[in-house]
Amino acid sequence: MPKPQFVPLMTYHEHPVEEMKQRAAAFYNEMQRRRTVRHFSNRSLPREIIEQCLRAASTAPSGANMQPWHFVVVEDQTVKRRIRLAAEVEEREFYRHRAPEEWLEALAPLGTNEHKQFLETAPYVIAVFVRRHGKLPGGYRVKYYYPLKSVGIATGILITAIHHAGLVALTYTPSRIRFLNDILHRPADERPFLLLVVGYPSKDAVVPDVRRKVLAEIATFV
Ligand code: IYR
Repeated sequence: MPKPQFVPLMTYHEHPVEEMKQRAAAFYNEMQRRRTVRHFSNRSLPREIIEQCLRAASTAPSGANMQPWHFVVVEDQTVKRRIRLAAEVEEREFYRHRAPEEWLEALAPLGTNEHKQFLETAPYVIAVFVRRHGKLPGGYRVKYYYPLKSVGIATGILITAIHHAGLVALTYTPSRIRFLNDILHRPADERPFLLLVVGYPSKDAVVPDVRRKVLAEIATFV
């Protein structure tokens, strides 16, 4: 059994309360500008920006610090096309047959459909995978704990980092997602979580006119 090893907490900086208020408000202001965007420009951007955003995502807390995520960054046009075609097969089935009327009604305000052009237009498509097992330094196989929660948190940080960098993203969950393992050559015990489509918005990008719940609707103080 490995012994716990501790080092002093060197990275924490306390801010005066007034400054904290200002920082919290400024961060909210920055975040409330974020919109999920479906219309992308094909403008390229340096890979380094994506790498830094992924480093930010990798700071997420995770069950037993197992860091059960894997990110496949797709830049290759042929691979993007393969993903688009496979996704559209699933979405056609979803929109035409599989989706219950109620689900289609919930999606109506977003104007989504079976066409996923953005998968080819945007310069980056990041496939997020959840790993179920890993190897310890000794080489033996271990189970990962709370993998979905961990990867969900890391994805949230990734979305935040992308927005903070000045780009837009679409959180895209194909109706069935298993095809990503084949196209991206990921092992069977790794589960696709979602796709993040990343780039600049197109000049004529529009977003649905939807509102966010206010604090009183989403939080209770007891
Ligand atoms: N995966 C489909 C349907 C869809 C489902 C939800 I929940 C959304 O928030 C948006 C779309 C699609 O992406 O078109």
